[in-house]
Order: sequence, then structure tokens, then C-alpha cells
Amino acid sequence: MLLPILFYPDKKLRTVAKPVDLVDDTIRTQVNNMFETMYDAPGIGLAATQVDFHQRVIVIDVSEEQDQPLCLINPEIIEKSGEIEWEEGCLSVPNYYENVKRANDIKVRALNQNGEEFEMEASEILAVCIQHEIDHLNGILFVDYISKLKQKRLKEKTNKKVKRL
Ligand code: K1U
Ligand code: ZN
Repeated sequence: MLLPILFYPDKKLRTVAKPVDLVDDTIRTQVNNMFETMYDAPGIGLAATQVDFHQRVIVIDVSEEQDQPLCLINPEIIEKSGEIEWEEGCLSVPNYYENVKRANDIKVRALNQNGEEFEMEASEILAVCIQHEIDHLNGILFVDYISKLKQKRLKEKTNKKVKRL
């Protein structure tokens, strides 16, 4: 099932998601719907917050063929190092791209769709995407990292669009 995506500046995008207590069929259905929504968009990641579900679930696929799905439940970054600057986009901020600096190498601990804990290392675009999605779970958007002037211009652009609708 395709899920509707929330758009900036919707205040619900600022909600801090709660940890998943139990990975059950409800969570697994949510994960499947999030994958469907991400692939349809199309995107390389999606956080539960973006589809108005406020538990700590993210889905990612940064592969060219879109055939390497990765689901992280209750993800935690346990190590980070290095720096990378990447031009990021966001399904909740359509048609807007800006450079953001993040850690280039990270180690993440999470639960999989069976509720099993695992650890993984990631770098470059996968590390960028995981950090972007965990930010969503904490109510943070990539546009929060850009200059106040650029944020003001983005708000004006968004407000103009809303008025036109
Ligand atoms: O969280 C999101 O809004 C998804 C976002 C993830 C992301 C992109 C770039 C850097 C960090 C995180 C997107 O997927 S935006 C769309 C996008 O980047 C893309 C879409 C189709 C093909 C390739 C990229
Ligand atoms: Zn995003």
C-alpha cells in the first residue's frame, strides 16, 4: 500500500519518533508499505516520520538496480568518523537540493524485520542516507543545516506554492 508523504513545513515532520517495543506483524506491514512508497517515489530512503508513523523505523536502498533493501528498526549510530559533503534531496522537500556535511564512515546498531539485533558499517552515500533518515526520526530535516538566508528563501518559495494551490 502506498502511504502519503508529509511535506515541509508540516509540523508533524518535527515529531521525535518513539522506539519500537516489539517487531510484530504491524511493524512488518508498515515496513513493507514504506518500501513500496520509497520505490514508487522514487527515493533511496524513507523514514517512518515522513509517512506520519512515529516509531523508529527506516528503509533504504541506495543500489542502482534498487534491489538491495535495508530496513533499520531503532537504529543507533555507535561510531562515526571522517567527513563527506553530499548534495542531498528529500522526498518531504521536493525539488530542493543542498550540500550537507556529515560523517563519511559510521557503524550502526539496529533491529531487522525479525526483531534481531545486528551491527553494520556504512560509508559514503549509504552513510549519508542513514544519517539523513535517523535525523528524520529525531524531527530534523536536512534544510536545518543550510544558512538562515537559504531557509528563509525556501520558506517563501513553499508559502508561494501553498497560496497558488
Ligand atoms: O529521506 C528522504 O527524504 C529520501 C531521500 C534520501 C536521501 C537522498 C540524498 C541524500 C540523502 C538522503 C531521497 O531519496 S531524495 C531522492 C533521491 O535522492 C533519489 C531518487 C531517485 C534516484 C536517486 C536518488
Ligand atoms: Zn528526507
